[in-house]
Amino acid sequence: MRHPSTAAIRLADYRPADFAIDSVELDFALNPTKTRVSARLALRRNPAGDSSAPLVLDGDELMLLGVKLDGRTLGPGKYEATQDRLTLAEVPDAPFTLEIDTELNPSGNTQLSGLYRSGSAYCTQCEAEGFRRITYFLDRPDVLSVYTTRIEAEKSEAPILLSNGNPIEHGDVAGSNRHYALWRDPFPKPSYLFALVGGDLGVVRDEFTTMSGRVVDLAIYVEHGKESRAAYAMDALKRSMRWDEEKFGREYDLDVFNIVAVSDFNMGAMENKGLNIFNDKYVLASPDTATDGDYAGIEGVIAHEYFHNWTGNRITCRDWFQLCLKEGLTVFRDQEFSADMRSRAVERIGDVRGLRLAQFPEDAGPLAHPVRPDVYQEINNFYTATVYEKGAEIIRMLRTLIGEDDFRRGMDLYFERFDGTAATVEDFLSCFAAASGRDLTHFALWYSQAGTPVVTTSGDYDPAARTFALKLSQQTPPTPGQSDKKPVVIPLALALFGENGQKLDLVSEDATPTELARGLIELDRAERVIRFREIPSRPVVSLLRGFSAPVRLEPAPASEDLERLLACDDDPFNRWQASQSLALRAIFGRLETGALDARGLSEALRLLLAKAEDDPALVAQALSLPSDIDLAREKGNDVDPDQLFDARMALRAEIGRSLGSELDAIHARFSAAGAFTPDAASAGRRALRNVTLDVLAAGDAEKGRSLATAQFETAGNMTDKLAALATLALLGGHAREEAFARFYAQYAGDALVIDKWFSLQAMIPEQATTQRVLGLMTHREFSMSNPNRVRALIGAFANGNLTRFHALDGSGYDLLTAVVLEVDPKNPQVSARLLSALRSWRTMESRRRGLIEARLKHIVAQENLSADLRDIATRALG
Ligand code: 0A1
Ligand code: ZN
Repeated sequence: MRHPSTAAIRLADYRPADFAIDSVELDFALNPTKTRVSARLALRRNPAGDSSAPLVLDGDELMLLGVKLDGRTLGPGKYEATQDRLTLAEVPDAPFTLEIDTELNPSGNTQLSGLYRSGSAYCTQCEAEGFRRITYFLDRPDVLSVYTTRIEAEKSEAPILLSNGNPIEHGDVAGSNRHYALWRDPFPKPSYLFALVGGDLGVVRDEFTTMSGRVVDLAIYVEHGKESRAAYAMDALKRSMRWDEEKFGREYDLDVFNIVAVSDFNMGAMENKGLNIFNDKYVLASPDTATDGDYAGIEGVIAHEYFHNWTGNRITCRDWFQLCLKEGLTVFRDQEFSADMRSRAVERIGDVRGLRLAQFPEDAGPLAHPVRPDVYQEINNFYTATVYEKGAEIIRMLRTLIGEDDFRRGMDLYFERFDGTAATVEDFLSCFAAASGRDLTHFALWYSQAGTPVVTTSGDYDPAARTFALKLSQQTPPTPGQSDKKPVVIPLALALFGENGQKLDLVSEDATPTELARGLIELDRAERVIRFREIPSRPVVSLLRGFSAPVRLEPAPASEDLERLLACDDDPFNRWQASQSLALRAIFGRLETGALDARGLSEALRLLLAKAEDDPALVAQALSLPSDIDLAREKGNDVDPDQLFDARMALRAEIGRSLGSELDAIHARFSAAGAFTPDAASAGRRALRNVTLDVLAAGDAEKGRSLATAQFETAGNMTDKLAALATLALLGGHAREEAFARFYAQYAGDALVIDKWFSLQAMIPEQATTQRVLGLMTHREFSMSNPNRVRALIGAFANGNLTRFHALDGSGYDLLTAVVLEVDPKNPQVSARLLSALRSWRTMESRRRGLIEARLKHIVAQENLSADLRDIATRALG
């Protein structure tokens, strides 16, 4: 395992590589414990590098068998080799070839980085620094090479042999039971995009004809017997390919596109050129094993990895500080794709919910970092919500500010100028500056300044003058290493509504004609006052429409304004926001006064329910009240999860009681009819019915139990079945235990479904849950070596069960600490990510803070921690 490197890596220290590697020929002889890798590298000095520098190649836990330079074996005196470095002090000035032989043990690779085994298959994961676990290399994203890969394996063990690019040749190895395949990828790429798969896999095939008429062979490889579960992923892939042509003019460039689903994978999926490797969770779906959320996740991740072919692969990153260049942009693209495939409004609400759930807390705590960090210890810890989701919000703001047409022109220019290169954020922005004629220097601050800006608003209506003065100010709280914050450019989409709900014309001398015409105010300084004229009565302000910038708004509008917005706003996002703000007001009101006033919210929801047929998915979102995590984030300090939980439960119960008959009617009316289809409209109806069940049960436990039990028994799809089980899980008692037992009996052995069973149990907000989780850790379907299992049980407990995880006896923290320390030696990426569940620990009330601090110190005091875990624990302690 790699241990903490002492030196931090800084963006300011970037230097071009001293050598270029024009081509790479790899030869793999696959074997479970002794895989031989021969790498032949065509090297030359990089004119941009240091002309006298030695050749220093990266490695990680490598066993070197031999080195040849220009065909001649080098004696040990001619190089210096350690597990993590190969140094040649003297190399020719002219181009030369280096041949390096290494031996790997894929079966012993539990980190799931480099070449490893998932089940009986061989697969690779090279981002960010996994290639150096295969052979010594300049393992950095700005070294682009053309790869040719030969793979040899036993025919019975690995009938399927895949790598990047196009298949060139395959055949038997004479006189043996082995065979080989040869692949060539003509597009120069960095090592992190290399991939190889060997195994005995089932396959689903299809084809796609590109915009210029080329036929691309598509294949998705899965475990035998699961082929039918790959149909939706294949459909999503073809839709993604068409969408990228239509929306961005991007055509696919190889003869084949292969996807492989594996069950052991650290992340969601990986965009290796022409050979995407996926966590099977994001490929496999059937109506009775996958929920609507799973289907949406598959569609989004398939699209994301496919879109990387242009934003990530054809144009890659100069260095890992530029990670958002590919990730933020590609998340933006997959979000737009999903919005086009589904409901734009519901997609936006879901994306913002995700941002607030994961990114806002990150930005407000000790792990806060800029979207483009300027220093890191361990790059694996920077695949964060900030880089991905806030990175996507920056792209969206850019489009909002310069407009759709200039945005598209800027993207075209980006592909034109930087295809085939390793680019930077500056390169990217330069294209939009050129396309729009706008100076983006100030806008670029979004990339380097961490923290979520708070926009404070106040309005002053003058009936005599018929003016409304809107004061807007911004302030970004300090984050680690950045105490002084500057104002950023915040696009604030805005509308004013009059007494009767009519939208008012925006007339003012304090904003530009363009701002007024577009309803988009640019808050680019600390404070701005805009006096609107010709306002007949005190207006209601709809601000940050569509969530036009990743900021927090303070204060929330008054309750009566929220009720008006819920009724009249033509921005669906802000209608939803109004429902959430009303719920937050009710909950925090109860926390302050002890009394719950939910009348305004109930009445607003009653009106929405009456029109539920218009947009069931949107009504479902409004009925989904804020979670404990939402409440903890909004509270911001001195968080006591028990208090928040009580207030939230009280609100749910009250809404359930006061809207009982309406909810009942909806639950009956939206009952499933006909065969399951995963389309957004059908999913929206299921979402409404299931959130209705949840709220109904909160108001009337007996009724909820009988409805949920009936739904559990008769459900014809996993969405409805799991929703019923979730309701029963909250209600407790015999019905719950019976349902969990029956669910297990039905799905035993189906790991992805059993993960749902683990998660729901881990999230039961009852004292006995911690013991239950400890018990499930010994269940035969649980494994500490499989990231999906660990996330399903321990991740769900730590992130989705605030009252039990933060139990005052410290038992939740002890559980997490023990698991983190057990997993760390096997898989540092998973242990580090698990510990991030504590990223908001300083916002807890003091007793819990003390308990967590002691655990973090205990972790840091361990010897032999991985670099990944030490980095997170140390930064968390700050
Ligand atoms: N680039 C992938 C995500 C990914 C990142 C790192 C990995 O291993 C450390 C694996 C996958 C994506 O954005 O989909
Ligand atoms: Zn990505």
